[in-house]
Amino acid sequence: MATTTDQIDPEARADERFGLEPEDLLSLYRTIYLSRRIDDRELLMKRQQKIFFQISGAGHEAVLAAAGRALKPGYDWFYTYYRDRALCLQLGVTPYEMFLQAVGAAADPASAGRQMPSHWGHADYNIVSASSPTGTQFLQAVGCAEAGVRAAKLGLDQAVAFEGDEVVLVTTGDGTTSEGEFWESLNTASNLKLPVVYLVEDNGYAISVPVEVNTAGGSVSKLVSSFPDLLIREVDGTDPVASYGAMQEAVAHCRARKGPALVHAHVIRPYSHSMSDDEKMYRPDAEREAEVGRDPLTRFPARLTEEGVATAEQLERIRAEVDELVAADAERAEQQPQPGPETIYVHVYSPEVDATSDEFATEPEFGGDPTTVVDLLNACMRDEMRRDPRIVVFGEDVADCSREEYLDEVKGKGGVFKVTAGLQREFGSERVFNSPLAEANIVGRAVGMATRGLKPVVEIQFFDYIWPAFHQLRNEVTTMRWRSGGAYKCPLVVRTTYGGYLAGGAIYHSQTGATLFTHTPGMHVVCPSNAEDANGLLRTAIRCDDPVMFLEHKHLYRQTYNKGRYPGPEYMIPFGRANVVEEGSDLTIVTYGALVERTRKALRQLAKDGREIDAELIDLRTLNPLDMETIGRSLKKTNRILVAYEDAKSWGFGAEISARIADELFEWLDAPVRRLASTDTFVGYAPTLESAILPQLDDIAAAITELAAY
Ligand SMILES: Cc1ncc(C[n+]2csc(CCOP(=O)(O)OP(=O)(O)O)c2C)c(N)n1
Ligand SMILES: [Mg+2]
Repeated sequence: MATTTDQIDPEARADERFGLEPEDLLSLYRTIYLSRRIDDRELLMKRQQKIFFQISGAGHEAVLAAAGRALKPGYDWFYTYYRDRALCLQLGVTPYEMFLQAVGAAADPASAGRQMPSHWGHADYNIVSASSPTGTQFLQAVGCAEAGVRAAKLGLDQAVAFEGDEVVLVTTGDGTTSEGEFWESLNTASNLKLPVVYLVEDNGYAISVPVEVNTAGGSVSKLVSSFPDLLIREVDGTDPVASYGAMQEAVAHCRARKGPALVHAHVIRPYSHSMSDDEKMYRPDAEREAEVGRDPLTRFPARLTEEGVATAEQLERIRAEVDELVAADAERAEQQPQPGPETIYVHVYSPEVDATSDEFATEPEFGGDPTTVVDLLNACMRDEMRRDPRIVVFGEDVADCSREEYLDEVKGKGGVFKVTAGLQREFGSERVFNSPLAEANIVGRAVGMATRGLKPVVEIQFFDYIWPAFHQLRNEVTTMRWRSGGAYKCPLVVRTTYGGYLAGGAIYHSQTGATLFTHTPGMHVVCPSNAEDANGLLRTAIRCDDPVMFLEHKHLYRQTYNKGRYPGPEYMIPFGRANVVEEGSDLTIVTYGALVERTRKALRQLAKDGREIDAELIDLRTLNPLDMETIGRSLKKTNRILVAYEDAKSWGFGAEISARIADELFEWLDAPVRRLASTDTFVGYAPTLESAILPQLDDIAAAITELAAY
């Protein structure tokens, strides 16, 4: 059960120093003072328009400096948020490096001038690049801790730089604990007894919203008290010594692998939420003044002199040295150039591994009889898992049987569509396992694992239910490399099933929507139409160094027309290379997924009816990158083009291709670019609705006829 204590009484522990020697206390004071002085300097620089934003860590310094002392930079791992200046200073980040981010310098080690100030990140100390969304850090921290634990069990210590008793610190404000991902992460950290220390920096407000509005009962540490094996400590976070005591206990609990820990630290917020917030608008003077006496900037040095740890002169010397350092570092940073505009595309994708290159063009070595998309996807996963021990597979129902003791008695599940069948049996439960029923949990943990060097190939059971994970995909997965200036990356594969034509799929088992991902830079989007392509493209997805959204059409899983022979364990298809399925000279049809076969059938139908059209049929195979070269070559021959796709028509893939053609190939057109797609509705359950909504054979045939006759 959860290990709880009553609130630590600062009075009772006033004499305890938890092993901190006088020089340690002075070092803590220096960090606290330095942190505040950097904030003050940045505020000045903002007024002088030398920086463009400021976020202060004022009032949070004591517990953060203490946390930094209780942990080991470059050994433990850190998932921070914007108030954590004192933590980062304590871990080794210099004031100069902080100012580099504030001025937007190319040399900023956290983000190469790409993120706002106080968005921490430093590869030397394992401070993983932090983003702006509140709460996305929790599941990543869980994945990071899990990567170490799993890798150790698999003998992959080196692949993830596992340190044996390492722990992961994740920090948060009080308001941010209302995000669902906080609870999802605690559920898994507790369930797997992961070494994650949560530090809640509770300043009583989330911008203007007080804690009792965010948190039932007003105390998050009380709310979480029933999570198994979670050690909870509540502490005055403005007292660095008491904070150190609480942090030390939390860290020891995690190092001993007893489970996660949560330190609930009560801090203050003397500088309002941010420069654009004035807390006088919603907090009365009396409440604000009550906090002043708790400010570690005045209270801690007073205590140091009172307790005879230091003289007033000693403290003054520390302040003078810090003031000088802050001024010198700020001035030096102001001289540093911002990144050149020519760098904007650097680190959107891997600069080292090019998934479109010939390195990924390997010849198949066929064996066996033709088999289905499902079988060849499964074969690819097996091959790759044999080749690369860093690959882990998880998601909902992907394991054969979570209760291992039943494995001998049962056939096994292996995915609701059986794509992962037998993988747990062959590779074990450390590498193939079920997640909780929580999509953000799957992707967020995968990000943490990928950051550490594992290669997650995760499954989202249905595209229709990917949305809880969209936040992680859009704001985290795709931005990690770019926003950290290449210091961090999270190459992973998300496999998901999509599409209609199954009859009865209705609204929530028929969705497409690939453009929501093609519209997100930093992610490849793959959409195979047949078994052989599925195998070769999945292998490229796994071996490339970028995030990949791998879309598997449910209707195509077990057809006979798209079967293929096993192409061998090295078969890869580069991204961005469309397949010309049929050559022709009258018009071009660009399509992908389930409409490849439907278009072929429509052409056969037309020929049978005596209306033969010599069409060139292009299967894009990958939507991002897009093979405009093949489209252009074809259009120059046919001068007419139809884009056929299953997604709703408006704002979709056809719009992008049409626009690109208008821009780049207008002179070659003898007819308007035509789009054939689903209606701008959802997919209905009744077959009459479904067939009216999704593009049917006759619709395709009619569009082809009309375009050819234009
Ligand atoms: C997902 C998301 N929603 C809203 C915001 C805007 N926002 C930034 S900070 C913040 C309040 C955070 O409060 P808390 O977690 O208590 O941290 P504090 O700033 O008080 O330290 C809000 C609403 C955001 N960055 N991300
Ligand atoms: Mg707060």
